[in-house]
Amino acid sequence: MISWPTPFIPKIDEGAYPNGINMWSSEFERLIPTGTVAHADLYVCGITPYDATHMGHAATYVAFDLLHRVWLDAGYPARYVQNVTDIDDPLLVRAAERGVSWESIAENETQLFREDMTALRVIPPMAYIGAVESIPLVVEAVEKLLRSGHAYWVESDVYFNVASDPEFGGRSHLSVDQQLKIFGERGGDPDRIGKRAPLDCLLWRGQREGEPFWESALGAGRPGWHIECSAIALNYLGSSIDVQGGGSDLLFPHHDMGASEAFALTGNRFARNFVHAGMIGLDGEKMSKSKGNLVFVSKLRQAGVDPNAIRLALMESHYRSNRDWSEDLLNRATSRLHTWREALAHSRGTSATETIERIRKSLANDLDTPSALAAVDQWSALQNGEGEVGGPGAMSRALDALLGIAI
Ligand code: 5CA
Ligand code: ZN
Repeated sequence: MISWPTPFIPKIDEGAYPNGINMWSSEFERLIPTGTVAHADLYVCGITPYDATHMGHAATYVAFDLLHRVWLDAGYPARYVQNVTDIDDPLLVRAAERGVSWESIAENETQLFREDMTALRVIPPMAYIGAVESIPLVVEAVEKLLRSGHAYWVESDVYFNVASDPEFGGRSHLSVDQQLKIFGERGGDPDRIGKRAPLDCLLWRGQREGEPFWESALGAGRPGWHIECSAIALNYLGSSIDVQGGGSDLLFPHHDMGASEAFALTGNRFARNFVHAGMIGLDGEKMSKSKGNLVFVSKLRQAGVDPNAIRLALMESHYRSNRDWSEDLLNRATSRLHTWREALAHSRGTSATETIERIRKSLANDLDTPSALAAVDQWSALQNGEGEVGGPGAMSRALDALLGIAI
């Protein structure tokens, strides 16, 4: 699939990340490869394109964009891959409701997502891969799991034996009862007759009456969800990546099961780190397509909201916290943007070097955007048109390169 255009990333002349791992917080230092590395690999779970892009999606992709920017700024060659779940049950349900094809919904919503990501200055992945186009990879992976005894048939479907991975379940710290409950709520089928264990998950769904299918060595059918991301990540990034990311709703079952499938395929631990963004809600409820309480990036853009303000609003609190989107939040971000813009409009100003260092330090500390924004607020409050030439210019380049805010 085509992704979206890469935003211009200005070069920052001032300072650099101090080399050496000790500047990173304990939470975050594990995300930064030590020593000289060929690449730093990031896989972030992409959208299921039946309704894009709501503020929850946007917050999650902005959070990982910050990590991407930190890696680039620190000089790590980042390799970023993202999927699009362009065939799954929710698309079929939405298509039936609207009386249109699932293909047209997937195509239109994916295009809207690309436009929203471009407006939000999210750096695109080097590979943006759809579930449909990755069917050959999934079939190959499922065949391998069947051959090695990690998968089995139930009628025309294939299931993964989660017990193949001794670490299964260990990543999410949930009791088996909780796992079963969440699995049932998030696309799983714990009660399916014929499975060896209730938590075993679907790898390949044989053709059903009225559902789309693809012919393959496994017979006609379509891929299961978790194997989609494992197969794509393994193919484009290799058997061991630095970070698998997504919203915290993906910790279980998606990331746990996907990691177990990848382990069964390669014998390697799949991701060194799982990083999860908090959930964005509206009026105290998680924002989700199924609840229908969505605020869309595209609607705000249409209403004339500056995408920089949306991005700034999403960075006001820490990415891991569950938080609410609100009109007030957007108003605060809009006025902050206005204040920063006025400070940057001066040709003379206070040196930006120390502030840039504070932004870098804050981001290095598990993407602490509240502190990074506070540092810019303080710098901006000092500007009165006096001082050196170059300070405002340096600050504007740093805001763009590090925070993705282009003023
Ligand atoms: N296609 C799968 C992942 S393989 C999926 O979960 N799609 S999604 O459209 O439901 O979500 C896309 C991304 O946005 C995921 O990383 C998900 O964790 C994240 N996300 C969804 N809802 C929210 C929310 N309310 N707040 C924060 N992130 C969210
Ligand atoms: Zn995924």
